[in-house]
Amino acid sequence: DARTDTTTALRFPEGFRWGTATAAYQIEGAAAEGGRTPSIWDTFSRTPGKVRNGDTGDIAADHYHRVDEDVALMRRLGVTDYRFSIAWPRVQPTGRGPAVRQGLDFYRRLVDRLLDAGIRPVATLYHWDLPQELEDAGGWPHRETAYRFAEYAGIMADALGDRVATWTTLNEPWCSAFLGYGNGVHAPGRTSALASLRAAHHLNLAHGLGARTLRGALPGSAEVSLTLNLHAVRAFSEAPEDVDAARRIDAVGNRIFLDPVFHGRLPEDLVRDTASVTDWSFVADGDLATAAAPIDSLGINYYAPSVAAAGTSESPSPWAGAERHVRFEPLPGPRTAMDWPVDADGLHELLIRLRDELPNTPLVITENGAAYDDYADPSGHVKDPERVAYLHAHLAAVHRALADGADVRGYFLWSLLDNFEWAYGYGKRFGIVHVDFATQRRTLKDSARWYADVIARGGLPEEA
Ligand code: GBH
Repeated sequence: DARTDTTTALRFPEGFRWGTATAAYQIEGAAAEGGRTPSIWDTFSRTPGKVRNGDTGDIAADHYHRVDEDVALMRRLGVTDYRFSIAWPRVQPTGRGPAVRQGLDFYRRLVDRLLDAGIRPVATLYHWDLPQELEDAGGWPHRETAYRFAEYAGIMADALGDRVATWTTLNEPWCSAFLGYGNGVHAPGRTSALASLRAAHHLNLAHGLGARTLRGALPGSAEVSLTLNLHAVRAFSEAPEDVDAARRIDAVGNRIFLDPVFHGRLPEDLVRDTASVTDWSFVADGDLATAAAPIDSLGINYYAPSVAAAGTSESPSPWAGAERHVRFEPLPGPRTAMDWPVDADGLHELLIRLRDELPNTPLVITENGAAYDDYADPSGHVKDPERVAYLHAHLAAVHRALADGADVRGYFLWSLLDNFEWAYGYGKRFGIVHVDFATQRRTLKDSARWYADVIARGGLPEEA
C-alpha cells in the first residue's frame, strides 16, 4: 500500500507526468533518407573543427530505424510521456512548400506506437535543425524565417493534430540565437552580437505566430507550450556591481524571452544594455503582441546555475556585449562530465521565481539530467551512480518546489538514450539507456532501473 510505503518519502501528485526527452538530430540518424535534406546541423557538423572528433548525426542512435525497440524500452521504464522533436527538413525539406509524405509518415508511426504503448506524445517543432535553405536565405536573423516556421507548424498540426495533444513550438531559443549566431559554438556558427539579437527577436515572433497557428488548427483541448533554458544566475556578492552583472545576464539570458512571451514587451534594461549593438528597429509594430500569444504551460530545461560578477569574460561570447561587464565565477563542488556544477538548489530557486513571476502558468521540467562517464562491470551492467545521485537531488528539489506552491506538472529526464551531444559529438553521454554506437545495442543503465522504480512508486526515497 502506497501510504504505508515509508521508503517513498517524497511523493509526487497524482497525474504528475513522468517522461524522457530526446531531439531529432541527436538520435534519428537516416540523415539522407526519406527525402530529408540537410539542416544547419548537417552542414555545421561536416565543417572541420566544429564538432569534436568530426562526429555528425548521420547515423546517431539510428532511432529512425528503431522506433519499435525504443518505444518498447520506454514501456519497460513505465514513462507516462515522451518528448521528441520533429526534424523540419524531414517533413518540409526546403523550409517552404508542400510536405514530404515519408517524413510525415515517420512521425505518424512513432506517435501511433507511443499511443499503443499508452505513452503520451509531446512534440517539439524546433530543436535546432533549421533547413539549410532557410539559413542560406538569412536564417533566424531574417524576419521571413518566422513566417516559414508558422507555416511548418500548420503542416504538422494538420498531420498529427488528431493524435498529438501536447505541442512545444521551440526548444531553447536562447541556444539557437546566442550559441548559433553569437559565439558560433552551435550551428550555423555565426559570430555577431547583432545577428544573435535579431535571431532572438525572430524566434519570439516565430513562437507567437506558431502558437497562434497551432491553436487555430488543433482541438481546443490541445496544450501549446514553449521551452526555455532559463539561466539560474546568482550574483557573486551583494556588491552593486556584482548584482548588476547578474541583472545583465538575466536580461539577455532570460527576460529577453520571458518579457515578450508573457508580457508583450522588451525589457527596458536590455534595450539600454545593447544600445551600442542595435536600436532594435527590426522589432515591427505588433510583433511583441504576437509573441505574447497565450500559451498553456512553460517548459524549463535546467542543468546548472551560474554566478555572475563584475568584470569581463572571453570573446566571442554568446552574451551580446554583456561579457564586457560580466565575468563568470566557478561554483565549488562536484561537476558532471560536461564540467557543469551539480547544484539542485538552482532548480528550486528557478521554480520559486517562476511561481512568483508567472503565477498562472503551469510549469513542466522539459529537460534535466547529466552526462557522466559510465562504466560497465564484468557482467555487462552499466553503473552510473553519479547520475542516480544527480537525478535524485534534482527530483527532490522539484518536490520541494511543489511543497512551496510551484505548479509543476511534469518532469522529462534528458535523455532516454546516449546521443549526439551537439558540439561534443558522441563523447558525452546523457542517456539512462547506454547505446553502443558500433552495434546500436541498447542497455539499461542503473539510472534507468532507478527511474522506472521512481515512476512505479510515484515518488522517491529521502536519500538516493
Ligand atoms: C540542452 O541544451 C539541449 O536542449 C539538449 O539538446 C542537450 O543535449 C542538453 O541540453 C545537454 O547539453 O552557454 O555560458 O550559459 C542545454 C544547453 C548548456 C546552454 C549550458 C547553456 C550554460 C553555459 N545549455 N549552457 S553558457
